[in-house]
Amino acid sequence: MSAAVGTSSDLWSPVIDHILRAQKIVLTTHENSDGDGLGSQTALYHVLRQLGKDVTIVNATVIPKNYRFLIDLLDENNSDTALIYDDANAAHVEKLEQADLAFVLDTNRITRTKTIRPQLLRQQAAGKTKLICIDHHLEPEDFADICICLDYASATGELVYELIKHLEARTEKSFIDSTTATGLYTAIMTDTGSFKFPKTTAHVHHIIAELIERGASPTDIFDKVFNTQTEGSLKLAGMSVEGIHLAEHGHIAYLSVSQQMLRDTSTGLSDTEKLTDYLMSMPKTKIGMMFIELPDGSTKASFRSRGDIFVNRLAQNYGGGGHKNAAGCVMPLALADAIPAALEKAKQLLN
Ligand SMILES: [Mn+2]
Repeated sequence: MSAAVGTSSDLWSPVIDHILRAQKIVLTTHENSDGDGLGSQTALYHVLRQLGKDVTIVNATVIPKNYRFLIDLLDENNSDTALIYDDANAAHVEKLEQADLAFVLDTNRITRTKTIRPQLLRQQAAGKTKLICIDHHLEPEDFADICICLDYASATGELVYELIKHLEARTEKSFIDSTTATGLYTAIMTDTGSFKFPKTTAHVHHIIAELIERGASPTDIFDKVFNTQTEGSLKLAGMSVEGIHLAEHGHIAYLSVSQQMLRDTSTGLSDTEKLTDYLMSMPKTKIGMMFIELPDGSTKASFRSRGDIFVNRLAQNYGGGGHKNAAGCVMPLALADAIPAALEKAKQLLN
């Protein structure tokens, strides 16, 4: 086995048993899917297809434009490769009904699969579909038949890499070609903030070296994922940065995005993803908070931190969660009420 493998075969062998037994496999991830969820799905889809499985990606929400290239790698002239689940669509319901096995990737909370959840849980209860969760967030919920949730991992993609390496050993086949490598590279690149977040270990770089050797292109992937600004998204960044507020001597920095700002710049939720980087680019910032007004009047909050400040605890106040240094939630409050409420909790966390 390659020097880059960091987990034992005991960990993965029950998962591999399920894979080898299954005929029809569904791969899902959390709503508002990101590079880690979609990259992990792409890699696992491609590997499972090579094993002759019938595989379908089923997500709760639309695939963001900048990650569409991943699904295009899988294009087998089959529009059913990736479904955006509609529980009123009989073909979608049937896809889930037929699945022997479903992977829930990059979330350990089944509620984050939204409308997919009730059907998956019904089938699991009826003994028709086994659920396997692979994730790296804190505090996993107990819903899966097998849950491999390791919070030291930089990305779910890192764990999917480990699964694939053990699958290679077990089947004596080679699965990491340029498509698998591109999926895994995208997953790890995005979740490590382009290899700079605290979980970016030497082990991660060993994996990345192998993925580049197998055909992942760092330049192409970065371009496709991140160099996607429009005039509107740059103007939105300008307006957001203009409105940055500091508290607690600059240890807390926050910004907000209103529906009006999104309308004025012809932008959407996906254009806000990198705005927290501006907050954390100030060395004094210990907690960064971004607040986005949602169309229904509630507020999406994203939290970032440095060092041992557990911002997942901030998110937990409102039913969210995440990692120690990056977490989020939807607050059932208008922007004007959400900001002071979160600020108060952030001050408590800091002191
Ligand atoms: Mn992730």
